[in-house]
Amino acid sequence: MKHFDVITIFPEMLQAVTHHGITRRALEDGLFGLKTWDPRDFTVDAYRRVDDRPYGGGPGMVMMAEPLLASIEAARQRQREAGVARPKVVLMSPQGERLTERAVRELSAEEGVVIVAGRYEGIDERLVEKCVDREISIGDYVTSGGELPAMVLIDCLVRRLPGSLNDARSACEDSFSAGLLDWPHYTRPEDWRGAAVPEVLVSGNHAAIARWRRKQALGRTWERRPDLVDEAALSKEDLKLLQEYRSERAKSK
Ligand code: 9WO
Repeated sequence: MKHFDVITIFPEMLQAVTHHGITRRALEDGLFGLKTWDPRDFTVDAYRRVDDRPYGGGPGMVMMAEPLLASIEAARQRQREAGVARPKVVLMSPQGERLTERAVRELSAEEGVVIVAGRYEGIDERLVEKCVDREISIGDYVTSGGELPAMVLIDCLVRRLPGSLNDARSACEDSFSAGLLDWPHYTRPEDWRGAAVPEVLVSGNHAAIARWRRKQALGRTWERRPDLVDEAALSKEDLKLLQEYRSERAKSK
């Protein structure tokens, strides 16, 4: 069982993960546990304040360190009681390192993760320095808070859990097509409004189909995300497939 604890002032948002799809099934099957902690429940003042004005002035509010620390401590304590030796604390943040499959794989090795999702203009930096192990960004854009990014991270981690509906494909991605874009997919009908399915896919020739798919994955990655293709690292067979794709492309133009 993998343990996720999320620190958030909007705990209901996390229901998007627990109520739907593969992640819901994995939760029902006991593959992971998810608990939310609301910093408001760890305030001591009558107004249950979790934010205050920024030192130095300027617009907006900053999340105070103390309610966040108390929430994180409670979450860590729960994880230790559940058998997690050293829970990792991850802050979702636009200033963090980019979330990649590599980072997902690394975090998959952890028994438990405490995820901090911030709101307002940001959180007190002293809290980050004191107890955050890793800052992670899901991309170079600003969301209204860390909850959606936290759900993206949880989804990535859950679909890799052994026994999740996706773990077979996930293992496949690691060994076979790591770092490549997917090939195109087709389903019935065979003729859809005059558009046909590539002939090889209805040929029944499984070796030819596997070869075509690999070629499409290589070719599309080269066209759309050249940054992901390190031609030097491709096998001889992959290089040949990519050459074929390119010359077919050149002819069709
Ligand atoms: C707002 C902003 C406005 C103009 C120029 C730069 C800016 N940066 C931010 C900003 O970082 N806002 C944060 C939004 C403040 C804290 C709550 N927010 C947030 C975003 N928490 N976590 C994310 C996030 C985004 C992407 N990946 C991981 C986390």
